[in-house]
Amino acid sequence: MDRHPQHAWSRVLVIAAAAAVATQCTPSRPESRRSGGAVQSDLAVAAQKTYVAPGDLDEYYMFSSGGHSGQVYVYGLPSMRHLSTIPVFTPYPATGYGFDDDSKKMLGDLTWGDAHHPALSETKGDYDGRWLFINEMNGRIARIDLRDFKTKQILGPVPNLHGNHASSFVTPNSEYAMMASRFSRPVPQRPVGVDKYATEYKGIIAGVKIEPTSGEMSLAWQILMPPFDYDLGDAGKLASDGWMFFTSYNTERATGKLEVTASQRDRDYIAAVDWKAAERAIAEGKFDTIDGVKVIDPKKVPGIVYLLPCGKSPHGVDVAPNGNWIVGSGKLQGVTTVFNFEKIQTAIRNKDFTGEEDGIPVLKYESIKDAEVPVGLGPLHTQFGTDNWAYTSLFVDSAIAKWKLGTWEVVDKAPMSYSIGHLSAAEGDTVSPDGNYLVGLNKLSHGRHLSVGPSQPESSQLVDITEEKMKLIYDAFTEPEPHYAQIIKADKVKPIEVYPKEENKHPMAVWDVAQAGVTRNGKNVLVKMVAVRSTLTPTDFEVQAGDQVTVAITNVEQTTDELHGFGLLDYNINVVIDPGETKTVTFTAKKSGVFAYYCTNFCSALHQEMQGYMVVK
Ligand code: K7E
Ligand code: CUA
Repeated sequence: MDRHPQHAWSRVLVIAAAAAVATQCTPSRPESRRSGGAVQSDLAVAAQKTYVAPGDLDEYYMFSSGGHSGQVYVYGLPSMRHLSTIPVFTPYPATGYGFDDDSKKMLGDLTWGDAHHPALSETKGDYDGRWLFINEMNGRIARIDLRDFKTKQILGPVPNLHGNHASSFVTPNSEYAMMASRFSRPVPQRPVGVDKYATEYKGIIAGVKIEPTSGEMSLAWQILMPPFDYDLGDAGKLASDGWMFFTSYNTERATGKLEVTASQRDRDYIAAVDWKAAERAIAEGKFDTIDGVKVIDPKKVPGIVYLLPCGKSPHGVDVAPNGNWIVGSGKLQGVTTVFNFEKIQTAIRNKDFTGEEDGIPVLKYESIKDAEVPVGLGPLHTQFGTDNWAYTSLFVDSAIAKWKLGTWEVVDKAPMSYSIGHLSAAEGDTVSPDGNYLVGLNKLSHGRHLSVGPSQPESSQLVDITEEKMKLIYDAFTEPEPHYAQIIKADKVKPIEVYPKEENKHPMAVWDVAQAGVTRNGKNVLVKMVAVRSTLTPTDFEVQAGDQVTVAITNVEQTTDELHGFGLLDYNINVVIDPGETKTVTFTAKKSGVFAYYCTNFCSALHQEMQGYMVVK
C-alpha cells in the first residue's frame, strides 16, 4: 500500500515553489549556486528537502529520548514536526498517564525517570516496528507498544544494579535488552563507606530477556564487574552476533572529584560480553543468587567477559552494520578507535592478554585495533550510513565528522549549534542503514530562536547526508533533554486506529448505558461508567465519606481520535480513555460535599455538556 499518495506530486510543487523563491532571493540569503542548469539557493534546496505539504506524510518516525522529562518525543522526518509525546516514567495529564490504576501501579513510587536510550525492536538486525524500549537511571527499562504508542511495561528498579545508563540497546532478534550500572555500589546493597570503594563496591552488567511474542521483559542474569562506571553499550550483530559491548570510565576505581581522579589512565576499557556463554553458565547453574537475581562471577566462570583497552574515558561504543567493526570514542581524545571483532576472537583464542581486572582478562590493544581515526575533539557517538560511511559526534568541536570505514579517511565536518551529544541516522543502528538523514541532538541552542528566558530549548538539527558534503537543512527545538533517538521508516510502523470492541476483555467494561451504574460491597463502591458523545453515564452518583471508590470508564466509541476524559475536580484525578478502552481509577472519598466530573478531552459540539456530579455524604 502506498502510504504517501500525494508525496511525489507535492514534491514537484515544492521544487517549483522553491525555485520561484530562489529567483527572488533577498540579499541577506546565502549566495545562489548553479545546479542542473537552474539557479537555486541553498535555502531553497533545504526548504524543498524538508517541506512536507499540508496533508502529506513524513517518510520516517524519529523516537527521541526526553531525558529527565521521563518521556519519549515522536517526530516526523524530514519535516521535524513534533507529532506526539509518549509519557513513560512521568505522569502526563494530557493522556491521563499516571492517574488511572494501571499506569499508576506501573510507575510505582517513582514519578520521574532519567531516560537516555530508546531501542527499537529488531528482527535479523533490522527494526521491525513492534516495540520501543527505553532505559532510565533508576534501574528500569520500559516497553512501549508501537501498535498504540503506549507504555505497556516498566521493569525494575532491578536489584544490585545502580544508575542504569548503558541501556536499553537490544540484540539483533530482540532476544535481550541490556543494562549496566553507571554507579558501582556494594552488592548486595548494604551501607559500606566510600573508602572501601575499590574493593567492596561492584559494577553490574545485566541481560533482560524479551519474550518474542508479547515483548514481556524479565531480568535473566547479571554479571559481577569491577567497580568502573559503565557508560554506553551496543549489541553485536552479524559477525559479532552473540556479544554485547559496554564502555567504562573510572577504571582508576577512584572516588571524590572524578573529573580529576578518574582521568589518570591513558586507557579505560570496553567490556565485551559473550551473552550466549552467559546463558550457558546460567543453564549449568554456575551462578550465585544475590537479592533474588542469578549473578555470574567472572572470577569463577571464565570465558564470559573480556576487557578491550580503549582511549581515555570512552563514551559511545557503536557496532558497524557488518558487525566486524566496533567503534569506541574516547571523549578526552582526538581520535576514535576502531576494533576488529575477528582480531578480538583471535586474541581471545591465543590468550593475547596484558593483564586482568578482578579475574577478567585484558586483551592487548595493538592486537585488536584496526585504526585510530582522527575525527576531531571530544568524539562521543557514531552512527552509520550507506557505503561504509560513519558519522561521529564531536562534543568539544561542536561538529559531526564524516569518515569511511575501511579506509579510515575523514572527508567532511559539519558544525552543529551547539554542543552535540548523540546523533541519529535513518535506520542507523541496523544491518542496513538508509543514509538520507542524520539528526544532531544538541545540548545548547542559544540565539537560534526567539528567546524564552534563561532556560533555552534543546535543539535537534537535521542534516542531509545524501551527497558528499553534509548539509544542515533544518533546526527543530525540543524540551529537555535529548540523549539518543532512533529513526525508522514510517511504513514499518502500523498503529491501530481504535481499540476494537471484541479485543476489550476488561472485567469492568460496560458497552451499554443500561449496564452503567453503582454497586456497593461494604465500603467499596464500584461505578461502571460509559463515555460516549456527549454523556458520561451515570450523570451523578452518591457515596459515603471514607468509601473506597473505583470508577471504571469505558469509552464505547469506535471512531479514531474520539477520546473522552474523566476529570474529577478537587481529587487530583484526570483519566483519558481512548476509543474502545476501559480504564479504572480508585480513590478514597475523603472530602465530603459535591464534586463535578467532566470530559477533559474535546470530543464534540456538546463536549461542554459532558459532565456530572459525585455527592460525598
Ligand atoms: Cu547516551 Cu546523553 Cu546518556 Cu551520550 S548519553 S550525550
Ligand atoms: Cu467527551 Cu469531551
